[in-house]
Amino acid sequence: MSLVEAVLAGERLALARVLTQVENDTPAGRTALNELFPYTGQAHMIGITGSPGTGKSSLVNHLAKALRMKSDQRVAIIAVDPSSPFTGGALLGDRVRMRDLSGDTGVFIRSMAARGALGGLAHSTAAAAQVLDAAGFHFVLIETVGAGQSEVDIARLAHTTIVVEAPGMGDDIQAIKAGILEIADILVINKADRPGVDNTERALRSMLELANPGRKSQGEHTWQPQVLRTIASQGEGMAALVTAIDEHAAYLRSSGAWQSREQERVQNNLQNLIQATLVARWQKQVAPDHYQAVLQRLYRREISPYQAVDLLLNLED
Ligand SMILES: Nc1nc2c(ncn2[C@@H]2O[C@H](COP(=O)(O)OP(=O)(O)OP(=O)(O)O)[C@@H](O)[C@H]2O)c(=O)[nH]1
Ligand SMILES: [Mg+2]
Repeated sequence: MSLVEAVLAGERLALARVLTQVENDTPAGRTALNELFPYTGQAHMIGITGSPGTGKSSLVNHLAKALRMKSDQRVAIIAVDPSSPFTGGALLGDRVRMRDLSGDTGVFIRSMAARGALGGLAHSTAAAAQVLDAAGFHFVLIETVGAGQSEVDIARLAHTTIVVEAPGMGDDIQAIKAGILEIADILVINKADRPGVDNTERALRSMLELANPGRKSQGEHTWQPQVLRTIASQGEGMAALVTAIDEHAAYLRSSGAWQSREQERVQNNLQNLIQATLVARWQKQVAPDHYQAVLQRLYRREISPYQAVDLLLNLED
């Protein structure tokens, strides 16, 4: 049996191996992705994002359990650590927190660290998600720390984006995060056992209103982001969250948004690959001396950036 066949047959060791190949963007990894691609497009990708420490991992842990309990569907978890290439404390912590799931063969957990591979972290996360999709996991949960561009990239990857907030942050901090709210399909206020949860919910609801003006009046095929409270450390609120996820999936399918998001994702992936491939090809072709010479002329304002691009891409001088 080939490695890819073993992945399709649900062998965990083969899956782990292929994920490593794919993450490292090796030729074997690319071949595996090519062979697995026809089997993708089945999974419900769910992004979970939010500020550090809001309880995303705890939530993912209990959400996976709730999804497993509700149906017999298999669940994969990708925990993305954007800050460090080392498997340090945060990842260890995640493993400990997620250990309740480790006895369940219907659950597969993978930690990913930021890498300098072609297309960066978003690319390798997308590739890993594809492998898990092909391997037959019905739900792929992707946890990322909200740190700017990464949550937007995850939203592009996911069918459903869950933004996790917690009480006790200043309103000014939340105002900065209005951008995050725009990508939220489901907004979870975790740590609902903490004081200030009513204020947080009020603030978030009014910000949602600001972030999505007029969403209410767009007719039946409009998704109104749901706001839910959870206590993830105790697994409270998971039933409602599972229901919201089901409802969002049903909305995506009935509105045609499932397909359009899918196509957007495939196209986006293609665009990223083209960009990365062209840049890599160009870097191979350009002589370092020539590049440095153009750069020096640019520093001296002898040429403009546009002229520098012309010189570098046409390889003129
Ligand atoms: N009081 C309370 N604490 C919680 C709740 N959920 C999580 N915690 C605690 O909050 C801390 C952070 O939880 P994590 O699940 O690691 O949060 P995270 O968002 O994944 O953290 P990073 O991945 O480091 O950004 C842990 O000590 C949890 O036990 C909750 O609902 N209530
Ligand atoms: Mg975490």
